[in-house]
Formats: sequence, C-alpha cells, structure tokens
Amino acid sequence: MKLIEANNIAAIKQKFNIDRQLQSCHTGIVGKYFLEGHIPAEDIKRLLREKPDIKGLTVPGMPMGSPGMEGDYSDPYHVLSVDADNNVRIYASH
Ligand SMILES: [Cu+2]
Repeated sequence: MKLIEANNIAAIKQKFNIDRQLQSCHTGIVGKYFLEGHIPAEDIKRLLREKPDIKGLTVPGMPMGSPGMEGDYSDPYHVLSVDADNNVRIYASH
C-alpha cells in the first residue's frame, strides 16, 4: 500500500471531496480508492478483490477496537463506502 505524506492529506481529502463528517485521522490511497481512517485489512482486501464502483472507504472518527485502536474495550463500528455522488452505504460492520 502506498502511504501519503501528512502534508498532502488535506489535498487528498479535497480531491476526493470527502465530507467533513466522514473524515478521520489518516487518509491513504490504494489503486483508485481513498481509504479514510482505521479500516480493517479484510475490508481492504475485499475492496481490491471486488473493485466496486465507489470512490473509497471510510471509518469516521477513531472507534475503539478498530485496527491500531485496540484497547480494553471495543466499540461496534461501520466501514462506509462513498460513491461518486457521495452516497454513503454501510460496507462492513465490526
Ligand atoms: Cu486514528
């Protein structure tokens, strides 16, 4: 996976027109997709396997229990897909 320099993150969020409420702390790009926030590897693998017609995936905020956010407890959270018209759908639930 190609990781994006921190000073480019705002530009990437702009480029993909990611809604403020869908944003998180990390933005990455894999292929033609943006990846926003703490997205489990299994969902990224599925994305690359199925290649859906979306702009990218996001986990808004920083839910406990998501990758890199392991702790004493886990919050349930959704991975959301965002399409070209900024329609948001649940891609996966954890
Ligand atoms: Cu984070």
